[in-house]
Amino acid sequence: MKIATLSSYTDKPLADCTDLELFNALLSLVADATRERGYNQGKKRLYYISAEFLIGKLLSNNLINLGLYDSVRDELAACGRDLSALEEMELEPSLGNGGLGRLAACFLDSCATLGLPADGIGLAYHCGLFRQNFADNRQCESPDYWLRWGQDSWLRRTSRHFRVSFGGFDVTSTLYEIDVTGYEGKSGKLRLFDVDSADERVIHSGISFDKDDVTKNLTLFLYPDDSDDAGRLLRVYQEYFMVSNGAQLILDECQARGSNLHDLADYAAIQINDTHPTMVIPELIRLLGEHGIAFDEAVSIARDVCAYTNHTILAEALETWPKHFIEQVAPQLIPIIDQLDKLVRDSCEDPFVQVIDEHGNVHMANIDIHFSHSVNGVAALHTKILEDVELAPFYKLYPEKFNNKTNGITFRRWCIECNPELAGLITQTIGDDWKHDATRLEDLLAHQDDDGLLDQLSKIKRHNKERFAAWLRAHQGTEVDPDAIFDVQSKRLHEYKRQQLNLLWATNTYLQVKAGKLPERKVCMLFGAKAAPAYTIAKDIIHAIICLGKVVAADPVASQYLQVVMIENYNVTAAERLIPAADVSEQISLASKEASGTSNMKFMLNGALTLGTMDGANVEIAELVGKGNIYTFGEGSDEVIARYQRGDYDPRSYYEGDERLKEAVDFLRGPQMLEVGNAESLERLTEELLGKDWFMTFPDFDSYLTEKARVLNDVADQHSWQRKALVNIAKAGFFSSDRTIEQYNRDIWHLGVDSSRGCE
Ligand code: BZD
Repeated sequence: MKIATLSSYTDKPLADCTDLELFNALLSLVADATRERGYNQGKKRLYYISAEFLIGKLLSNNLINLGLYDSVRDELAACGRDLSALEEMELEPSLGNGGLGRLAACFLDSCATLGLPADGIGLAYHCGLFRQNFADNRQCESPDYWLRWGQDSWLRRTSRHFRVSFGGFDVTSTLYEIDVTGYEGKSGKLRLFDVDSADERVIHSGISFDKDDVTKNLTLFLYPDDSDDAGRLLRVYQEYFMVSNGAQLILDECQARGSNLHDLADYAAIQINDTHPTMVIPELIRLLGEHGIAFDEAVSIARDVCAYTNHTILAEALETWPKHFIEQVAPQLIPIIDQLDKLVRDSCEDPFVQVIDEHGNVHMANIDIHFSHSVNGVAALHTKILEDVELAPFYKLYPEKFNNKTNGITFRRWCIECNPELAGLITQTIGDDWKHDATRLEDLLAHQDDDGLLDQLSKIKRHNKERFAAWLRAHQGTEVDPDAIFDVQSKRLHEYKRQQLNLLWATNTYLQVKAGKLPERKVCMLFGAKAAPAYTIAKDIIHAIICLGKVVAADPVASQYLQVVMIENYNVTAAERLIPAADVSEQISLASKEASGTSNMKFMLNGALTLGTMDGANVEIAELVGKGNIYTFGEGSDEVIARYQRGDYDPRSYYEGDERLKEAVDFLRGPQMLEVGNAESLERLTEELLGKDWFMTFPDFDSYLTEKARVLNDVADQHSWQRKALVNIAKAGFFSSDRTIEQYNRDIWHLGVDSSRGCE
């Protein structure tokens, strides 16, 4: 079958259709084109289980991957209709918080593109990550009903149902699917489970809801508020619901493909994305037991099938659940977990590596490490810190399990789709091959001295800044000046990522201007970040950024040199506008704390220069582009780790010792800020910095100021700046998620590539 034109999917001329009718016609066209190309098949299949898949809007992405974008755009244009208007009306599935969820989405794209039989397994949340808006200069949250159109969405209901038993009651579930189109290839699927008894009427005002009736609220929200026990318990219910459905599906499918379950590892690879899906291990062992497989063999099968990815070294983020929670949610798992605990206890006494600790808490990562065959970190430095410090006792036990898989991003979404002008310029300069083999971007290095090319890069950046400015005006009514330097920090709001350090820089710059020291060029600081609803200090940081923005904007002189903007409801869609417009990419986490970072890769690919600490994947970026093409500052991870170990960090000594720092910190709770802000919040933030500053912003303040001054000075020489940008683009190839996925497959999954053509 040849895919027809869009007009064959409507019963009236395209010009007469409503936008919704056109959107639905596009859904059908994409679905048919995807089916026509077929799904990647093979004896062994990857199941990437994750509580998050931050897939973003799919219309343009799917059209590009299917090679239909230009023809559809032209067909619509010929009838006076605009594809971008339809792109605008699509609701973004924000089924994730940040990097971990977006990584899962990039990985599915790469698996599909590379011909690997692979599916994502997760939950069909009715509401994705909350919508953020600002009122009284503070973050407010409301539900994100991304499924407003019901049937008219990418989510396809299947006729597959499962039963999940919780302590005291059962629920039934339905499997939904979203196609994951590969670039010029076949597809995979994102398979999401919903509980049949879900009831959106239990949602009250904002994002609060009745936490008691699990049968109704189970799949309503991505990560319900876990600031209290009811919220935490619900999270365990969600996790078990996800893995029980997933494990049942996997066993059914593998048997259908010919597995006798003893040989499950020849049919399935399960990648556990952080600890949220950890219970898949005991659940798999339990189900294998139901199929008559003895415990010891079931453990060994589960180990051969499962692999675990760690995304954090923040001890507080490693999940532990009180055993009685699991007992309440899934009592059938308790005998299994007890036996796993005993297996570990019998072979090793070290309390650090036990499954259940002396307080009766179950350590999810410990289950993953003992009972899977691979443990990977997500950047070289991160994996090294896991091996040498955070998980050192495990590394001693199982050195062979540990491996690194430096993260990557899909270049389809993060260049071809979001920055078509840049993609066009690259193709014009080095041809098309880079779209399939990102390392070919290095061919750009031969053009470093091509003044015409550097000039075009500069023009594209300017165009993207104007485009972003127009988007921001429409999005939240804020005006930004494309002549200013766009200095961008966009990522989850977390103290370790240190938006507060950037805030201190902005405060210092404002004070400098007030003192008559005027910068050469205006800087527009753009922050995009959501704070977890119960994370008070993170919300205080957002509040302080917005308040400072107001103070600066109200000052007739300072506003000519500085603008501080907090972008409302930062999500994938906003990122696609923002990243191509950035001049400077702020990657300023405390060294040793950012596992990898992935926005650093997106900014680099889009020609922004990194201002960053030697943390996560920044280290690898620095190695690749060389010293002259990146701006680094701050203490290194060894110094930071040693300082934590000594436990002698005293923020006050830095505050007392640096007048600029003292002034900036005092300003945060001074009269000007209090005129626009909330005293309690600004006071709390200041006290947190002075009394604790757990992520050590103060020791890096001085070198941050110095390096940032250098960056802002260097932008003035656009020729040399764009040359650096070109080197960054050329070296970004390593960070293609295609490379990452090839490494996962080579070292961990061992899937066959589906190179056949045709249908399912
Ligand atoms: O995972 C992030 C890390 O912080 C980044 O350094 C890394 O690049 C990416 C991908 O590997 N982690 C998260 O995004 N984590 C979460 O969003 C999260 C969600 C729920 C609970 C704990 C953490």
